[in-house]
Amino acid sequence: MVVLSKPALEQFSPIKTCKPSSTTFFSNIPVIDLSKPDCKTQLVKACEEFGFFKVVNHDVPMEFMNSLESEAIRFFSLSQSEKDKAGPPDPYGYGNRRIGPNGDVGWVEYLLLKSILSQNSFDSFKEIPNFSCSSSVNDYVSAVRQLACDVLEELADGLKMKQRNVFSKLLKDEESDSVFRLNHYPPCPELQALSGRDLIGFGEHTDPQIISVLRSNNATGLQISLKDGTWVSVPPDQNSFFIIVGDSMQVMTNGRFRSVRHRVLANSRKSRVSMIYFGAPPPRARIAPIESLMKEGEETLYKEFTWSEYKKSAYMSRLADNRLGHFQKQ
Ligand code: GA4
Repeated sequence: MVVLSKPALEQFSPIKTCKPSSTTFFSNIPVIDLSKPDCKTQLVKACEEFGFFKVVNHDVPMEFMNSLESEAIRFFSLSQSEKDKAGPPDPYGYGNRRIGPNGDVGWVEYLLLKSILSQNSFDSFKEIPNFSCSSSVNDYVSAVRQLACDVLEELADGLKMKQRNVFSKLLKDEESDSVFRLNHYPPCPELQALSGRDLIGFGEHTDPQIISVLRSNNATGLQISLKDGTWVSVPPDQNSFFIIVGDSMQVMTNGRFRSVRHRVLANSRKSRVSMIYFGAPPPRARIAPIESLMKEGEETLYKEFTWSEYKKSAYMSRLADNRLGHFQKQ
């Protein structure tokens, strides 16, 4: 996807577009300062209202972000044939335009990596040809996993749960099924020719996992859907992280936290590079509404399932599907 000629866009069939959405930036996005003692209350509020927020004053060293970004740019600048040696994703590896196994496409290329947490807390990844799974990935993923766990522990506190580690222990488990993704959205100069429509980089979806931690370079594109269904653009911030509540968290909180629909639109001028850690439970973990979080007489909205059952069902779905629908009661 290095040369972006008009034929390249024409070959991209079907070209997925959407009605031009409002370019108004989401100005009231919750920005949570993790160093403030009252952050737990704000975190809970943000998860209820948006299922999405930005965190600042995190402990992830800037050099981890920068060196992984450079490594990603180096990989995505290789020739198409070199990159293809790292694919197709099964589901891990290099993918170009095709997302998942069921016909979804987007103006994106990516690397999907499986995170393996071994006894000494050092991560390693499935070998990917041409992608040096060097210390930059390991350092970065270890640091963002820690960030995800810190946020989850503050959330457990904010929800007044007896054990702070109810959620974080799932990510820290040696068998945690967490995934890591590097996305590259090449600029699409032909965008103007799309008769005023927007080109879909990564189509709308919710994340199946517990929590996702996203960081991108300073390029626009990410949008989230508000409760009323309006799409709003998230101003990029390369020094901060965006946290996305996933389906499993929505279930564990019996719908109190919102698994947010989000998508990425292609940009006509600037290349967007994002890195996302998807914090997941171990395959055998049971995902169900947590009783202590429910009010007296409150009914459970979801049937319980194991993470491996949910993942299997997710991989049979299309990106935009309401995957929790199958697990909703009635
Ligand atoms: C969305 C969140 C993560 O990127 C991902 C995606 C996965 C994939 O790209 O292989 C899925 C998608 C995601 C949800 C439904 C299925 C699976 C593509 C798809 C159509 C890695 C994940 O875990 O679920």
